[in-house]
Amino acid sequence: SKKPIRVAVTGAAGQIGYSLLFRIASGSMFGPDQPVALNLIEIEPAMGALEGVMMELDDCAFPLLADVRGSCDLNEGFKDVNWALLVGSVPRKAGMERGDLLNINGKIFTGQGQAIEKNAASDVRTVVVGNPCNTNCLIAMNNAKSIPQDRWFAMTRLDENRAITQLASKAGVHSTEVTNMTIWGNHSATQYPDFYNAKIGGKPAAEVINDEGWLKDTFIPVVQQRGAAIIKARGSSSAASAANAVVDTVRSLTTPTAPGNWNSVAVCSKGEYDTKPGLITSLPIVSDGTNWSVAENVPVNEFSRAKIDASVDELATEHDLVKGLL
Ligand code: NAX
Repeated sequence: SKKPIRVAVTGAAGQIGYSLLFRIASGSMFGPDQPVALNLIEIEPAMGALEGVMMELDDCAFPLLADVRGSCDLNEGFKDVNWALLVGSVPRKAGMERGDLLNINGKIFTGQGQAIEKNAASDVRTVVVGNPCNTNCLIAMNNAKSIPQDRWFAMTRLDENRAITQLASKAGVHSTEVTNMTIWGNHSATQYPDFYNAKIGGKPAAEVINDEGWLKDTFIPVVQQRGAAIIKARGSSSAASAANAVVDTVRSLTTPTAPGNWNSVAVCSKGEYDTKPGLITSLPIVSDGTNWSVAENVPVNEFSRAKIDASVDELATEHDLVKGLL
């Protein structure tokens, strides 16, 4: 029988955790033949709630779930993990500046980066979901310098999935018809969902939809502000769809990408597409099932250039606000 893949999830008793753990344990993330083990990490005050979530995991009797451990100690929590999914973070409260939030969360991610470096399995890969996810990932990566930079990711897949569905519904087709959807830059309101390179049924999305006004003035802001729209409708932020996007992110990195297609993941830029090297930037990513690379020769027109630059500038500003933690 196969050795279980051990996965750490921080913020495991939170909203996203409550969807994500059950998807991992059921086999959605690593497939129906791959056993998994879970290391659930929470802060001390949430350990009671985490106990309840662990009881529910028990009550599913998942065939693929080999082991579950809960901890509020980072060394214990990241012990031997092959994947670290960093979901927990402190939400922005009224009156908090972006810099305050970056620094409060920054301190969490320095400690987590160090604990991952010290305790995780030698093949560990990390996906940061907790916001501001790009910069939190930058901090963790820079506090674990012996782990190669190509094993650090931040999540923009929820934005990609949102963008795909918006284009599909405008074109009156199923979401599976939409491919090559890049989210460029930061997971924030400056992100750029690139409709010029997206395809619908294999044809350029902008040709199929043939309404540049709608694409520029409706599609982009709808995708950028979808998180706020969910909060307004539901009373709390996206959780099940966010968990689904975590599953999709890991699955896309660990299975071969369909020929010609790509997916959006924030990775450590090496300057591809004139982005700033060293920043965790969302780019079009292709995987062969083991290694990933940035999709090549994606055309960037003048409109896209300005949008990508604005989002990368924001990442550079965030970098400057936390550089003492790197
Ligand atoms: P919740 O507030 O429901 O849960 C967060 C959990 O994290 C809590 O249980 C809390 O106790 C725990 N936590 C806080 N600090 C911790 C620490 N230092 N170590 C371990 N656990 C800690 O938030 P939830 O709705 O689950 O969202 C989690 C994060 O995902 C937030 O930062 C949120 O902004 C971010 N999101 C990111 C998305 C993305 O696309 N990248 C989309 C969804 C979501 O908004």
